[in-house]
Amino acid sequence: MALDEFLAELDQLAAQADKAFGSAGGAEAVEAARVEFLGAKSGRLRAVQKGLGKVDKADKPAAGKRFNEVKNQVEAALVAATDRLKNAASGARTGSQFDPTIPGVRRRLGRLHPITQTIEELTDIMGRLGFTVAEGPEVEDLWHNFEALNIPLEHPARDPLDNFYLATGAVGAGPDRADAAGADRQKWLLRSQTSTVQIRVMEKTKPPVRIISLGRVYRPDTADATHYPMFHQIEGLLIDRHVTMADLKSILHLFAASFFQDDVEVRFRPSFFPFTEPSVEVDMSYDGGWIEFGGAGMVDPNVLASVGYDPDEVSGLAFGLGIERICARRHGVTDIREFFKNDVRFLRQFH
Ligand code: FA5
Repeated sequence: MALDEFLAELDQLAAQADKAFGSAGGAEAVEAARVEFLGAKSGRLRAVQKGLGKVDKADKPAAGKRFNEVKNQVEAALVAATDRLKNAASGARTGSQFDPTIPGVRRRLGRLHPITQTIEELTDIMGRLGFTVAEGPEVEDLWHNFEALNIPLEHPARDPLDNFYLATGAVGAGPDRADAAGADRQKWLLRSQTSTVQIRVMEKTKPPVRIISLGRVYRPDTADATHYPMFHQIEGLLIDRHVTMADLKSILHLFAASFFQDDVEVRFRPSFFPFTEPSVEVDMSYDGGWIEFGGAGMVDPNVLASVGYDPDEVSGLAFGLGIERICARRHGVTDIREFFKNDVRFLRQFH
């Protein structure tokens, strides 16, 4: 047999086998094609193989090589057809490749820190009571943090152990008070209270004044469940004619009732702040007990005079509350240090 004739027969067989396996629509058709082309006894490849013996001796290597290629090709077509049917069957079981019952990938959204949320809520509540927001710097001079607030040079509140002075000069009063006071005004510290903003606002504004200021303050306190060296305060200041303690109490009462969504009681305990007279500690009833939230009082006439107001014309009320404690109470957080750990497992709970 001539080589050309043998190869032509092989090519024809390869093409027909491809077609038969490629178009087989079920297991039976695949099996039929397998028997037709690859059957051990009477398969067509077997028949062609028998023809190999009749090819001229010199052409046998080429004929044998091509025979093996075609045989591999037909076997591969069988495997492909079997796989195709198997995949189609599993697709049919699930209906399609897309399974709508598999839970989706939930994207985690960030959210505001609980202290920021509290600040926004307090701003909103006080806004409804007619208070606008004022801001002041966190790095303060001694005039605004102490002197204008009626905290004189020798007052213990100025102690370097109780304040974060910046390393811009020596701290403390010298033997000559006048000189020391002059030099003192040059110094800077991280503000220890938001009451500084009262002064900054009054210096720039004529009465009436109705502001709040919310922000960070700094004190070298040892961190514990209710203290942190950096914390936030909300300061309120109202200056007008005939402002009284009754206004102070009703504003704080409305404020507390709105924030805690409950008829919270407000209690005043006598206290002392150099910049208010009389001064009180503000407690709020909560969960069957009383919690101290901050200080308050009627603005001291000395403070009004220090910013050029006439204490005979106007009076004022002021308060300063700790935001971490307010936020902790509301959410049942027993240790304010949690707010600063930035552990997302904790922070994720506040929406
Ligand atoms: C003051 O800071 C006054 N400026 C408040 C004031 C304003 C009085 C206006 C009169 C008129 P006091 O030092 O008590 O007051 O602090 C107020 C509140 O801040 C405290 O009641 C407490 O809630 C909070 N606070 C104080 N120290 C810390 C701290 N280390 N960590 C967290 N919160 C604190």
